[in-house]
Amino acid sequence: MDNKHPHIPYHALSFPEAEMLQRATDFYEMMNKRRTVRSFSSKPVPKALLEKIILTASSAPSGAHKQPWSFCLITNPEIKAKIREAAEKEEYINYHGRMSDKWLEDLEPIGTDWNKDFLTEAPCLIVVFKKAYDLVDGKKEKNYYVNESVGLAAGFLLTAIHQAGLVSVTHTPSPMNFLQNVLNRPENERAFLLIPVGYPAEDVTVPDFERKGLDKVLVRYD
Ligand code: IYR
Repeated sequence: MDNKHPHIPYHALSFPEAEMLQRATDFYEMMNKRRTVRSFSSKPVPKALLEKIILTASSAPSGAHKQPWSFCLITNPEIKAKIREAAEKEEYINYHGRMSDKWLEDLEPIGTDWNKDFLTEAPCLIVVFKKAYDLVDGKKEKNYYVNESVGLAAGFLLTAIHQAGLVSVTHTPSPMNFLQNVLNRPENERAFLLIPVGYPAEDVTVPDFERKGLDKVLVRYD
């Protein structure tokens, strides 16, 4: 490779092979405990914890290392109320005609409706924005694989939230453009996901779901 930018040695994590399987198993068991939670305690979450979680999300790979994302961290109750009002307005329309009967039927086991208490109950909301392009001194600069990059960062974010002992719900009010206005984001940013984060409400329950086994998701080519 002809490197115009300086390169530095990289030392990947390295473990004895027996330890690798144990680590992978422990990590799987930890991750498999993650559930989407839609009911939150009002207990506040330390800001430093949320900042570290967002820093982890921002360590995700991205097209040409452009990191085409920003994370809005909302703890202000008035802004949360505004977001809830606007999201519920859209969701009401979704649940009363914009979503197909089949879609509503598929959501029945989860038990969602247009009411989004969690948007004001959760102590904080993280809105992930994708940067369709960068604005550098008012000039447009291209970003690449923006959806893939921001999807990866969102995965890192949910992992970091769970690993720290917090819970979240991946909320996708649709359409979401109201978030750009409420949060006063620049024209190059588009809302990607809205993620309430906090501690679970006492006695919270989740749907009794099972995850697909390896036999359903793994296709081998030995
Ligand atoms: N955005 C709506 C509907 C919804 C859609 C899917 I796909 C879900 O997995 C869950 C909900 C809502 O948040 O209620």
